[in-house]
Amino acid sequence: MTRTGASASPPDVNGAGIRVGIIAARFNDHIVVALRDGALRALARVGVADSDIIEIWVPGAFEVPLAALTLAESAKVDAVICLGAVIRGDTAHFDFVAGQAARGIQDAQLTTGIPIMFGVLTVENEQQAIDRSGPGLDNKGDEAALGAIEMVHILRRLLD
Ligand code: INI
Repeated sequence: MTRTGASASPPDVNGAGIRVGIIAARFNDHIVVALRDGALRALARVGVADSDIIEIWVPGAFEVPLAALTLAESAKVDAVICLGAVIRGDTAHFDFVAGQAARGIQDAQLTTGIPIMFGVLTVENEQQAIDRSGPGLDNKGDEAALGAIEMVHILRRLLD
């Protein structure tokens, strides 16, 4: 059977019973709070219970991977959503902070086998950060949250 032209299968984003950790970086917290709010809106929409959500704040994006790894290893959650905002205009070491956050988060999910989502904005300026953390469905925290639930279902299917 050819699958050419067939549409992608829809994601399973039923959040009932799924336990989620949020690791949020306090640096640029005016943006990261909006990402966190987007993630919470998405989790509520798909049926994740408030009591199944753990929220932890760390100093900056550079510290996110260690907290995400530790939480994922604790077996307290089924998925972790990492949130932060690294803005190039604010720092001479943008590439180090952004790059190490990305590398560390990917390492953590590959090490633990727990989905750990990269909801860390790496942008050129404040306006780009604001544009990606608004009240709509294009909020990157919202996107990361849905991805987390989808990945939990995908891994359960793969391991079945
Ligand atoms: N952390 C961020 O989350 N975003 C940034 O834009 C940023 N800047 O601009 O430097 C930033 N730096 C702090 C870094 O994440 C660490 O907390 C700090 O270096 C201590 O380890």
